[in-house]
Amino acid sequence: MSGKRTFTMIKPDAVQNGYMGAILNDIIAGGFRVVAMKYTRLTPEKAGEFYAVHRERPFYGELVEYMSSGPIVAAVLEKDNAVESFRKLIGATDPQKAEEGTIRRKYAKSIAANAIHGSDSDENAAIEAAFFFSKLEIFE
Ligand code: IDP
Ligand code: MG
Repeated sequence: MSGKRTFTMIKPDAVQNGYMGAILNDIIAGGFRVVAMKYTRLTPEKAGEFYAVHRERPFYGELVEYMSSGPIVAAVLEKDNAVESFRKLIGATDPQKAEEGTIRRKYAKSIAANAIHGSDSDENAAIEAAFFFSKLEIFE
């Protein structure tokens, strides 16, 4: 059965380019409820840990450097079928391949700096939420 929570980060390029408010607006208009949120940054060590599954990919170094380059917004979101529904809202990894109207299509310029993260499974959503938030920081 699909779960009701997912994890997101508004990435450094989107914060830097002034899209934080517009993206949060799209998320809320998309029917998601924010149950935890934090304006923070990733150290290179933490970014490397977060993206450890991509360690062998050629873009790993670039990804870690980019994700630790500036502030981000980390959040836990709630909606029925949250993971799949949110991946639909953000669009494909490459913004040029993302559907019209999706967050990546609207606010991202490149496949590396693609504006937003969305968990790819219920299991990873829980792991990623716990990476940033204690249980007390996530509301019912
Ligand atoms: P996803 O974020 O859509 O799930 P993943 O394949 O999990 O995509 O990749 C994680 C992140 O790594 C992407 O969001 C993007 O920032 C970066 N990335 C993915 N593919 C490339 C690439 O080919 N070049 C540079 N960066 C990439
Ligand atoms: Mg992914």
